[in-house]
Amino acid sequence: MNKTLQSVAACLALAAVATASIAHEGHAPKPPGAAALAPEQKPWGIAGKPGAVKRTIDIAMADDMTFTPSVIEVHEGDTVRLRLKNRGKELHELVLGTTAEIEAHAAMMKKFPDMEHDDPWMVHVPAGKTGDMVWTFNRAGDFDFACLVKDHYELGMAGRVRVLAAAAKP
Ligand SMILES: [Cu+2]
Repeated sequence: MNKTLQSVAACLALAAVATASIAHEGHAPKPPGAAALAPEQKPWGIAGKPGAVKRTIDIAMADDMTFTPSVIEVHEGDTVRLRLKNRGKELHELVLGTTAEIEAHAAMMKKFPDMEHDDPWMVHVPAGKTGDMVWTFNRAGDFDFACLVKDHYELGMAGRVRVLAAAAKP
């Protein structure tokens, strides 16, 4: 198996694990036919509903390969609007994930630079524009965000989300 196939296989394996895990999630009943549109539970959370947003966090993206702030802290269960302002002249994006997922994704992007990707845990922001992501951080832990445009990630365009565990019930 060559490296490319290994990456593809790794990606598919991750997708399979993620799909298997949502089968066990309890969700409110949905009308028939809505299943295909149901948000996918990821290890770092799930797509949020705009009406549930408790907090907006502004993050600036710049051509010196920075996110500002580069570390954000939220509480488990929070639905947050990440409002990305691209202050540069280049396209930037924010992709949320575990370090392992982001590194696997970055490797795929390197092999297939024209690969289109668009999922609820990523937002592409053209130069000078603002983009939004609404995300529910329903898993505690430390997660990453990164820009996988061209070589931006290797140049250090990344940050961290700390999701603080909900207080344990006495
Ligand atoms: Cu970038």
